[in-house]
Amino acid sequence: QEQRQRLLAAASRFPLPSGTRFSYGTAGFRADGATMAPAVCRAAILAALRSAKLGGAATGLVITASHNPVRDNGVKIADPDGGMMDQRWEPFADALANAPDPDALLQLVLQFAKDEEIPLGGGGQHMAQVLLGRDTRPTGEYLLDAALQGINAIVGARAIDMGILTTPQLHWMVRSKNKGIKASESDYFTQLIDSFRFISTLLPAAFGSLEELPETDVLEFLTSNFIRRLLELVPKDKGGDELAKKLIVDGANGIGGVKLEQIKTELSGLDIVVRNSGKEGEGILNHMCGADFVQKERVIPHGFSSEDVGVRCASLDGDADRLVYFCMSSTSDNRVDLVDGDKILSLFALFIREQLDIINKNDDQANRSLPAKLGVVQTAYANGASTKFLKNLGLEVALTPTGVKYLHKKALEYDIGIYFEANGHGTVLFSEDFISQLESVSKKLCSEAAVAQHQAAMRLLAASQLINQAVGDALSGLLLVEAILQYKGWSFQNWCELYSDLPSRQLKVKVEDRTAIVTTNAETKVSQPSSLQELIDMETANYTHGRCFVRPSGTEDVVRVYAEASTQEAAESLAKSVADHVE
Ligand code: 16G
Ligand code: ZN
Repeated sequence: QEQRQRLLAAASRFPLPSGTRFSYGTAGFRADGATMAPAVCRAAILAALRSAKLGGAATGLVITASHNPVRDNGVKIADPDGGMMDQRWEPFADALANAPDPDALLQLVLQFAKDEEIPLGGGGQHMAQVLLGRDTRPTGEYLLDAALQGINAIVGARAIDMGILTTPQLHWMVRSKNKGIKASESDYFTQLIDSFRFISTLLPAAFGSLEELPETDVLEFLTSNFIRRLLELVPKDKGGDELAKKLIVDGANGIGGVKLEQIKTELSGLDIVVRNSGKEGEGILNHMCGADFVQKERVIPHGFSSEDVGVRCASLDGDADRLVYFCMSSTSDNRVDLVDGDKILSLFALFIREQLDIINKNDDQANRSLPAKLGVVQTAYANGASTKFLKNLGLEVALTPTGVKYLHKKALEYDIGIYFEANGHGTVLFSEDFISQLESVSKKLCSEAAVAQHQAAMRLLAASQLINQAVGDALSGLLLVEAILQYKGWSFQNWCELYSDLPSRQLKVKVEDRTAIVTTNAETKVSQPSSLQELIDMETANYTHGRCFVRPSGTEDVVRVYAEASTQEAAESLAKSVADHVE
């Protein structure tokens, strides 16, 4: 009875304006922030139900609209493993968000709880718990209130407000909490800083004598006092090249820059300057800045100038789950040399591959070798040159449709799965089984005094600690990039030159009904209307290195066209002619 009343009360506090329609798309619900309260309240009810269904394991609710304009807002749910909510629940999310009145909502919840065997109405204090996070948007606090009321509408559910966070921080906290590991923000920072310092500053000389190594659990070891002492022996400031140390970070006037400011002084060998940091007067969230802007426009963000020519720069998006790098190469225009998600992926793949090769080098003892299934996952937007580069490294490259949930799922199939979208969202997933193999191999190598191999194993373990295992994370991605560059002694230029991107062009086409276009083969081919693929093939055949695909957007009411060819002009003209066929 109380359960019924609470649901009715919550639903009537945030009535759905007539004519509103929400859809749980690739990134949850999104709309103008001022209209989002009903959807947020209902998503919160769902997050509590999800937790109740899973025996009270914590779920997460993030209030953010990522790289979208500041007036927008959104909400999405994280599952107990820190990943996106199970797709099987998305249709119910839609139904709940669009329930026309309180009574309809109540009936939906009761029916769903029955179908899914979710215990409702009591069952103790910890029947359900939801961690809440939000970005810096002005509507965030108001929507937080709607979320709290949604969670309180489920009897026995507890809301834990984690405050203003990056999206990946909240996903990390949900995952850590359910694993029983320390899950506060300072735990997150400590883990990032320690593993960063480990990879970047662990010089061969630092491990002069392996007898000094304590026999201990390796992961514990990574954050142990021993390592801390060891790191203190390594000069914090390796001196050297000022340009190599300097990194300018465009924080998109969002939460990522704020968090980076908090930890930057602890990052040895790096001199980080944050621009568009979100401080009063510095600019508007995501406006003319941020990872999405830089990746799409390929020009310098607001707040940068010709004085920054030659300096390595990075750009985050508004909730810090996307990362790209760039560098201004000339003073004459505002164009940048872009290092997108594909090249970040390539750097990670190269590094991991190298460490595995070191471990397995001259291996005559089978018990030392570490056979690893290493795979990379991309989407059709990945630049053709990157895919070629990765295949030449001998790696398995898989393609999935656009959207983190698809890439993440595929990456879980490997011992080490690296996924990135060209837009800069991605991470590296290490399977638990592989981590334990790595730990035991590492111990063995340690007792055999195989220094180089042991260190390579430790570097991989440190990488698994550094890079967010729940979701793509710009802060941890940035630190892994910087650690690898320091470890390899590479400049930004060295990294850029891994391969040269094929010229490409993206267009969007407004159409009557974008759902009329249906794609297949990870969005590389159109299956309906069937004549369209023939036209695309015909156009593409006119160009050397030509590649082109179209897909309906999951976040906007448009059809997107992507074309690649050997020159910029050719890529533009291919995109244009295909766009004409779409119209
Ligand atoms: C969302 C997705 C992103 C994808 C983008 C594509 C998540 C968390 N985010 O932002 O991965 O690249 O949508 O947008 O899944 P589009 O469908 O409009 O091209
Ligand atoms: Zn984002």
